Amino acid sequence: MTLFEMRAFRESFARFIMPYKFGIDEISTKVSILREEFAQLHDYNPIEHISSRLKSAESIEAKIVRKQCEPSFDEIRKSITDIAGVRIVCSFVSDVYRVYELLAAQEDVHIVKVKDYIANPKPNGYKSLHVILEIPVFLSEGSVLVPVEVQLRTVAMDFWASLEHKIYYKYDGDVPAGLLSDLTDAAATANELDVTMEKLHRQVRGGAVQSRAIAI
Ligand code: 0O2
Repeated sequence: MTLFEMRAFRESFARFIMPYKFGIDEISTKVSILREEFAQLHDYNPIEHISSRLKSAESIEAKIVRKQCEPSFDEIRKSITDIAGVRIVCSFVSDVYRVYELLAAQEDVHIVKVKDYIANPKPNGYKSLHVILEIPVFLSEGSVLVPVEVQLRTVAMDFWASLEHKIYYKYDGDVPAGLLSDLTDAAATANELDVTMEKLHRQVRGGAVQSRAIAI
């Protein structure tokens, strides 16, 4: 590739990726609004933290190769739906579904696909609610619908997934069998923690409602 071609490609890639960044901004704003409103109105915050990432050019390239799709921007737009990614980490499993429903109910949010790895965990124990949604982004030349992958999970699921991700990369995908089985056991422990915490949470919320009723 000549220097001129390299510069032209860089500029086209920057133009291609820009709406995805705005898609992330739109979803992050929606989640921040829900979070703040919840804290104000309900004296409760179901969202622990939010993070986001734009898929790198290298990572897009790897996915094109894996999915055997044409290396053109049009094809990438059609077949890669996780270029914009937002991760919402919630306190409890019930909050994961609650936040999902609140997002899905918004007029400008169009749900394209839901993969419920909480109800149906991956064989290694991975759990999360994956949602591909489309959000309009208003640019100077008109609006475009941008796909964003939103991953919703609990703190325990997030803890497990972060460590598993690090181990996977450390071993370049070839994780020793013993470690894999320990990781699956750890996922079961994380799940038990989620179940116990949810139970405690219900007890505490129930108690709070009861004592408010007595005070009234
Ligand atoms: P990154 O950097 O985290 O984004 P599809 O997109 O539907 O064609 P894909 O990509 O296999 O197919 O979708 P999947 O499995 O629903 O979701 C992929 C993403 O979910 C991964 O993104 C991870 O973020 C997360 N994920 C899925 N399975 C696992 C797992 O076993 N362990 C961990 N830690 N995370 C997982 P990327 O693209 O791998 O990377």
